[in-house]
Amino acid sequence: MALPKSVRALAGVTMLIFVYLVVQIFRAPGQIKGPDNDGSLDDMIRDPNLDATGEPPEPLHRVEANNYDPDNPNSNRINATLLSLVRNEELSGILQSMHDLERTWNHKFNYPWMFFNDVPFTEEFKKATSAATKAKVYYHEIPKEHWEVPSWINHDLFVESANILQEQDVQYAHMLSYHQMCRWNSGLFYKHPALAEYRYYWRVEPKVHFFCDVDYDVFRYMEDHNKTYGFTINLYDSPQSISTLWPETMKFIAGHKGHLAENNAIEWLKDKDRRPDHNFKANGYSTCHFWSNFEIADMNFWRSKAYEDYFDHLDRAGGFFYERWGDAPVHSIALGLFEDKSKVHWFRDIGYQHIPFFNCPNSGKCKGCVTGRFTDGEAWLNKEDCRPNWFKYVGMD
Ligand SMILES: Nc1nc2c(ncn2[C@@H]2O[C@H](COP(=O)(O)OP(=O)(O)OP(=O)(O)O)[C@@H](O)[C@H]2O)c(=O)[nH]1
Ligand SMILES: [Mg+2]
Repeated sequence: MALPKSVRALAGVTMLIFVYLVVQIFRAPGQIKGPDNDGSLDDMIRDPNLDATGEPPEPLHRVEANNYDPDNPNSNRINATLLSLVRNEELSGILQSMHDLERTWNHKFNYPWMFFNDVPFTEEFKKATSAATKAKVYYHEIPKEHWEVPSWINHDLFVESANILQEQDVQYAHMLSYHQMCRWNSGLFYKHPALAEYRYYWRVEPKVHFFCDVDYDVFRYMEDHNKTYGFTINLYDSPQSISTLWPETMKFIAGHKGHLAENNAIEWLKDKDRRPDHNFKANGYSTCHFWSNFEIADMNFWRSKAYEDYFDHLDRAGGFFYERWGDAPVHSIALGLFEDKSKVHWFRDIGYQHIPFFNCPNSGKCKGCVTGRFTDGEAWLNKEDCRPNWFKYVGMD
């Protein structure tokens, strides 16, 4: 029996939609998108996360017999620690992050966890976090003089400035503790006496995810390969939150030219090809930065004269409070200016997410993220990806 014409037409359309959807689902998920000068998106380069990703080059230190056992006094661990600034109220979020990092990496290497807080940790927090690892766990309060708002900051001016930032849609403008946190993460955490004997740290925030098994000691990788800083995600910042950070940096440089590294990444910092509007609003800074909720780094760099001088200059200028300078752009600018760019490493093999962005490589060692997907938020968030800039000026090492 022949079907009526309208039913056949409907079946045809349904078939076409079905084929279209199948094609969409099986299409490669990620292209690094970049905005044109007019802000529209175009395909720039293929996302390297789509290419098969293995481990970085040897030498790599691995677990053999009991060399990384938690209680081994002669273990192969170096003076490095996992480090987390966290509030008591974020217990469930930090447990989630701990479970992921322990499962993928630290249950093998047993590096200690160090928790920092501006108020004492509760017994509940200590008990639950200690139970989440077999490694050593330490809890530290931040000295008042490291957390308090510095004496030269004027409270009325802070409130007035926060009003202006808020009008420009800067998040957390009025939240004083957020400004304190950014300042501490920029220039004070590594001065905590508990860290005096430590050189490397891996910063971990609540509610982040780790997706890939990592089978080598990442801290020894940093040491053996002469790396200062490791990142996973590179983003554009909100220019309104840092309008005078670059001009202030230029003032600093004018008086401290000797601090500039010979093989620096200033071109990456100054790029204005990809997002000219950002460069314009940030007065000469691309706003590209390593997303510092993930950092594996060498504190000797923060402890260097160049960085100390730079942080003191910025701190005196007041932008941690009168604007919302974040530790991410501050760290990134310092690295881009004062460090040899070959010493910054993209940990492409460490699958990571802090809402709403991912680093998800193409590797059988990863579970739970979509290869090459940069965000699971709105599509426009793809243009916040600044990795193409880093790859352009520096490379993928
Ligand atoms: N102890 C303590 N930790 C804080 C405070 N403010 C922020 N933190 C921690 O500092 C880190 C960054 O703060 P977040 O609130 O996550 O800031 P963010 O990542 O910019 O913002 P989200 O996108 O909301 O995650 C997290 O590890 C927080 O737990 C504070 O006042 N006290
Ligand atoms: Mg966070």
